[in-house]
Amino acid sequence: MTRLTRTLFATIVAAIASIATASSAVAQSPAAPSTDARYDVREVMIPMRDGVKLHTVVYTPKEKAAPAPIVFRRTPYAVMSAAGSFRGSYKSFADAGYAFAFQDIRGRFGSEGTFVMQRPPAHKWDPKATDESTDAYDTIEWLIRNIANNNGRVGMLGVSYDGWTTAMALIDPHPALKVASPQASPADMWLGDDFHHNGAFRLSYGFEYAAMLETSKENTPFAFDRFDTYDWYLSLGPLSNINTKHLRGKIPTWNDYVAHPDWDEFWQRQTIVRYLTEPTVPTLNVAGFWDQEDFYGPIAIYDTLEKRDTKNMNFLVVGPWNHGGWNGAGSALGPIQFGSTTGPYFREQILAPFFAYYLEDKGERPTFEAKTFESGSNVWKEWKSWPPRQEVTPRNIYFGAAEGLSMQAPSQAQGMDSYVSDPAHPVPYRHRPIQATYGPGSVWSTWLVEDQRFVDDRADVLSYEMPVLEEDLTIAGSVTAHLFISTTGSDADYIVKLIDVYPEQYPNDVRLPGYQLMVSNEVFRARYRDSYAKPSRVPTDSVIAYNIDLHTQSYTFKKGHRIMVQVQSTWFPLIDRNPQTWVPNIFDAKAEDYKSATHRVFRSAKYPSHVTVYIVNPVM
Ligand code: PG9
Repeated sequence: MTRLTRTLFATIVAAIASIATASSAVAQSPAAPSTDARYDVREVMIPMRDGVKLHTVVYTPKEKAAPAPIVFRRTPYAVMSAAGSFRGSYKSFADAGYAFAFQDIRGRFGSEGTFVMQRPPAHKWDPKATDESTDAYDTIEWLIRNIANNNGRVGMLGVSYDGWTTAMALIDPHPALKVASPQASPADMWLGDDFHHNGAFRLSYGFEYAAMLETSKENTPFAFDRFDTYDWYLSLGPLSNINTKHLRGKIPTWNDYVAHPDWDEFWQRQTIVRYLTEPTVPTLNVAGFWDQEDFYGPIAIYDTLEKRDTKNMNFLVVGPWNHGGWNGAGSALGPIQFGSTTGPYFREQILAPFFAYYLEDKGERPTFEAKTFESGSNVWKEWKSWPPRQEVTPRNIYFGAAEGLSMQAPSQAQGMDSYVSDPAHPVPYRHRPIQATYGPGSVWSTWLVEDQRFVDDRADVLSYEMPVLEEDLTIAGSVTAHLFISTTGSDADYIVKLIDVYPEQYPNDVRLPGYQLMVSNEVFRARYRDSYAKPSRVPTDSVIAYNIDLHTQSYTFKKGHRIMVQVQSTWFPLIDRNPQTWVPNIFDAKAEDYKSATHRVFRSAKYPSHVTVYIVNPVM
């Protein structure tokens, strides 16, 4: 390493440690476990059924009259700083005198074995196999035998990767696992979580995360030689240059992206909802409406379990949070204020009582099925189901002439808007400079709430807007875009954003007049319109219907605001550039395959592009 690279590297590591709080906890590991005066702490190597030993830090309360339950978390991000959470995110558990165990998963930090990015469960058909489920099982067995004065009950929880290890433990769980809260757990890395969305590759996250976790056993951020990674990714050229110039075939997950561009068995066998098909343990699923990494996953897990929740063990909480935002104050995201501290409310009023009920028989069984925070009106709502059924009515918001939006379907025979998308000048997904995802000064964690005005005057972004709302309009449940589009190319990406436009006069907050807040969004890669497993060339100049799931929301567009919908074809470098000409595998595309194309979005009686929302019925 040169001195410059070393300095850059040290800066990145320091920055990662500083943003490691609420979200992915990507921190470097100190030499000794952190302490808390209330706890005895010990480091142990716990043997798994195949002899591999996993590094675990165990905290036992010094004073506890009654036997204590155990809170258990498994992570790839290091466990040595865990006691810091006893005064923060785990305060309620520590104040209640629970024991804790934090474990490095296989191949990470102090643990033996090999790290696999998303190890598919294998023990069901191979009794000798180990996976994240068996490792959780074997550890729980050890914990209840070796932690003094425990009550034989374990609760697991964690955010994101640690949410996923929690969800994995629910497949054939240890009988002592009595409660779980998978939070922002990915469910499918190709359909909707960290690495792809609807087949569109999440370039910056996919590249930087794989390099960070697989360069060494500890977190090793990729050392960019440019601060604005928009420039870096653009000058990279075709994706094949990642291996030729940088990773040189050494990062297994990058090689997997290249070898498996489609939703093939490689991705499908990692999909947790293929194995976790019914509730096995009382489960509190947690998600954030502005989660920049895993919003698809927690909802998919909840939905799947809910279908077979005959014993009412499966619950959902979705708040106004980014990735892991419930572990912070949760009173604001960027300049958007929520009027209360939703983080402590969740931790103290929802999570802690949930765990206390199942781990200590304290309090009452949860009375809600789903709880969402309705941003805009800034209130918590309880629902009998999520998405709600009886309380809502579907409404279509149609694209119209003069960049308008209306609840009336278009009646005219012709109607269309077009834009030229040029892969050489992609639309940035957030304000430039785009710092490395977890790099110094990165605003990655709040990019979903950035003011979209920075792109709405670009010629390659279509913006449709409704007149000013005369009444509040509240939506709850799914948001789906139904678009009719033709292209002069033979592949394309379509990005749709549902936006709340604040009034021009907004005396409440000088940062917000005219603000364009993204409420829902998603990208769709057109080659997958008929099949995620078998992509096909998009017929040139043919009008094609795309149904794009923009996920769920619970939101009030306030009187005086306007609803906007934007459509564009690049979101860079969040999403890799689509060449817009047909190539079998975009990871093998050549520089000359990337071409400009004209996209036509139709808004006629025959092709009425629109967004469907579910409007909350007025209370009678
Ligand atoms: N979003 C991160 C992640 C989870 C699982 C796999 C890959 C990445 C995280 O925050 O842990």
